Amino acid sequence: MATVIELPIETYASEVEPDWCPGCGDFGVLRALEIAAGRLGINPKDLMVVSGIGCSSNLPGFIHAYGVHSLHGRAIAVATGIKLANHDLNVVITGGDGDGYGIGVGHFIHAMRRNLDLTYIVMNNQIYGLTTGQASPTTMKEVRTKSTPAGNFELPINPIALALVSGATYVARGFSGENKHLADLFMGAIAHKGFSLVDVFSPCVTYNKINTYDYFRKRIYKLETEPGYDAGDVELALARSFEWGDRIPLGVFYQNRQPTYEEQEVALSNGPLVRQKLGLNKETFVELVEEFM
Ligand SMILES: Cc1ncc(C[n+]2csc(CCOP(=O)(O)OP(=O)(O)O)c2C)c(N)n1
Ligand code: SF4
Ligand SMILES: [Mg+2]
Repeated sequence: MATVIELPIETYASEVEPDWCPGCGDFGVLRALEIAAGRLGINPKDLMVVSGIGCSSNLPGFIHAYGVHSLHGRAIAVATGIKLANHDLNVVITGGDGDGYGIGVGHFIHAMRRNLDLTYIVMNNQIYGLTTGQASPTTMKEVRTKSTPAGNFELPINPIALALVSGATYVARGFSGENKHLADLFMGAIAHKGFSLVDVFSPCVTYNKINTYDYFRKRIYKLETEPGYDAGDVELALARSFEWGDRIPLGVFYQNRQPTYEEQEVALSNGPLVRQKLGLNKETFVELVEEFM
C-alpha cells in the first residue's frame, strides 16, 4: 500500500469566503471535507467537487480544488461524465436534499445501481434554504413551512433506505455538529471504491426552526457503538434506516465492496479516457468539433 502523506487543511482554503448564514450547518461539512481530503493526502489537482444549485451547492466555490457548480438536480449526471472521462480523479458531489432527493432523484438512483465510484455528500437540512424556506422531500410530516402553511402532509423520503435498496455500496449518515465523526465518514466514503452516500444533518438556522442542532443532539447515537451491529449486513442496515424519533442513528449503516462501473466498462480498461488516443486525424477531429459548434 502506498504511503499517505497527509496535507494540512489550509491546502484546500479557497480565496472565496463562504456566504452562508452564521451558524449554518454547511460550514461543518466544508471543514470535515477539508480534514478528510487532507488526511487522505489528496492533492487539490486530483479532487473534483461537483454540485447542483442551493445554499449547500455553493460549496465547490469555497474549497481549493477543481469544481463545477452545475444545474439544479444535475450534479450526479455531470459528475458521472467527469468520472468516466478521468476515473483517476476523486469525484465528490456536494448538494442539498432538494437538489438530490427531489429534482435529482432519478440520477441518484441510477448512479447507485451502477455503483459508480462517486462520493455523494448531501447537506440535508430538510428544507429549501436558497429559495427561502419551502418544504423539501425530507421535510417531516406536519412541519409548517412557507409552502406548507397548514403543515406538511407528504411522507418524507428516507435517503438511507433508498440508497440501500438502490445498490449503494457505502451508506452513512453524519451530523455537522460532530465534525470529527463526520470527517471520518467522509474519509471512509472517499476511500471506498464504489458509490458512497453520506447524508448529513446540516441544520438551516434561518428557515428550519424544528430540526436544529439541539434537536439532533438530543436524539443521535452512533451505530459503531451498538453491540452486535454489523455494517456488512444489509438487512440490519435497512432495519436501522427506519429508526426515527427518540433515537436517530449516525455512522456507517452499510459497506460492501462490489465491482464498480468503471472497473467493468471495457472502454476504460486501458486507463482513463483522457489519456487514451482518440484515433482521429486532424481533419476528422476538426470536422467532429465543428459538428457540435
Ligand atoms: C430547474 C430549477 N428549478 C428550481 C430552481 C429553484 N431552486 C434553486 S435551489 C432550490 C432548492 C434548494 O434546496 P436544497 O437542494 O435542499 O439546498 P439548500 O439551499 O437547502 O442547501 C430550488 C427549488 C432552480 N434553480 N432550477
Ligand atoms: S438559508 Fe439556511 S441553508 Fe442557506 S445559508 Fe442560511 S442557514 Fe444555511
Ligand atoms: Mg435543503
